[in-house]
Parts: sequence; C-alpha cells; structure tokens
Amino acid sequence: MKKIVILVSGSGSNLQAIIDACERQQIAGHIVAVISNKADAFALERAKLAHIPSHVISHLDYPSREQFDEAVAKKIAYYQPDLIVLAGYMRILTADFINRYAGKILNIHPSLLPKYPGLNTHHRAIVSGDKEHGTTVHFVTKELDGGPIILQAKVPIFSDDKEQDVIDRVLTQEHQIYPLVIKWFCSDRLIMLNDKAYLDKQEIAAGGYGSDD
Ligand code: NHR
Ligand code: GAR
Repeated sequence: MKKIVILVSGSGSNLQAIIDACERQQIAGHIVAVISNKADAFALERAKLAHIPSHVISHLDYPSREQFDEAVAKKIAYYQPDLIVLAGYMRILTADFINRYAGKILNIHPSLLPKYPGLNTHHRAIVSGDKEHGTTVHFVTKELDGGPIILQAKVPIFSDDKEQDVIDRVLTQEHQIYPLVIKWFCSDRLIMLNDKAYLDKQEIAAGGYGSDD
C-alpha cells in the first residue's frame, strides 16, 4: 500500500473523490495526511470525517516562499509518503521542494494544458469563445503547469453557460480521472523518467493517455 499525502487549499471535492476511491479499495494506497495552507478550507472537514490526520500550515506565517515550503516539506517528511497529490492546492512550489520529491508529485489543473496554465482558467476559456474546456492530470515539475501530461478529460462549453456551469462540469470529470491516475501510480504502472510520463512502460503521448499526439 502506497502512502499518500494530499495538499489542499479549498473545498476538497477532489480530495473526497480520492478518499472514496481508497475506501472502496480501488486504489492500492491510503491517505496518511492532508495539509492545507488555509485554516478555513472545507477539505479539512472532509479529512476529519474520514479520520485522516490534517495540518494547517499558513503561508502567511512565513517570511518567504522558501521557508514556507521548508515547513511543508518537513511535515510531509514525517509521513514518508510515496506520493504527494495536489488537489486544489493554490501555492506555487519552490524548486527545492520539487527536486526533493521529483517524480512523486501529481497535480490536477482545470484546463486542457498547454492551454491556460495558471489561474482563472474557466473564465479565460469562456471569454476566448472556446467551445470546449477540460482538465489535466500531470506530474509536477519546476515548470508551472508544464510537467508531463498523464490524462485529460474534455467538457463542452455552451453559449448560455455561466462560469459556475463550466466549473461544475470540469469538477465532475476531475472526480473521475484523478482517482484513476492515482490508482495507476499506486499500482506501479505510472512513472515519470527524465520529465516524461510512462504507463505500463510505454511513453504517454504529449496530450495525455489516449490522445492522438
Ligand atoms: N508548483 C510547481 N513548481 N509546478 C507546478 O506545476 C505547480 C506548482 C504548484 C501548484 C497547481 C497550479 C494549478 O493547477 C500547482 C502546480 C497556484 C498558482 C498560483 O499562481 C498557479 C498554478 C497552480 C497553483 N498561486 C499563487 C502563488 O503566489 C497564489 C494564488 C492564490 O492563493 O489564490 O503561489 O493551477
Ligand atoms: C479543481 O477544479 C482543481 O482543478 C483546481 O481547483 C479546483 C479544486 O476543487 N485547481 C487549481 O485551480 C489549482 N490552482 P476542490 O478543492 O473541490 O478539489
């Protein structure tokens, strides 16, 4: 069983999907800790209900990004995890942190990367007139939202959509694909080598598993 630490900042619906998949034994792993940089994140309630140890480390209590990440890394090290999962985590990680856990950090980003790295992705897709949007699970590297893509899911954008409609549609897909990718990692089917992702020893295409490119 792989040990998983999950970093969160918000509502934690992706955390919940992973908790549920672990409880149903769909993932050969267990969540050993949840760490939030926000004291009021609803994700902390979800961790509590699932009897998972949780910790708040506020970035506001540290003079620099380096010192904040050092505190987070120290807390994580106590748990000796095999995998670190960013689930709606809103702090950019330092190079030191990434190097320490190279190949062991996954993120889910709410866009069809390489489109719309960074923040406010749904809004940007809508105002650009995009007809589709989506979400991407990728390994985290030093390049923000630029690590190798593992899996994407697309959703339509309809002309009368409000931003929340698109957010909800994307979240529904995230709750399907994130547990699946974590399951691959925990069964040693998914690895990162030299900044490339491999599933069952086959290099994953640039647009993620099952894509044409
Ligand atoms: N860190 C590295 N080094 N590489 C990545 O690919 C990362 C990462 C940390 C987080 C998630 C990412 C996303 O999926 C992620 C990927 C936060 C920001 C950001 O600008 C950008 C991208 C992501 C997460 N954060 C601001 C900051 O100063 C704070 C914004 C806020 O608190 O609302 O860190 O979108
Ligand atoms: C998710 O849509 C995730 O892709 C996105 O925030 C949401 C978190 O929802 N992540 C980012 O924007 C990272 N910068 P959740 O807290 O309910 O899982």
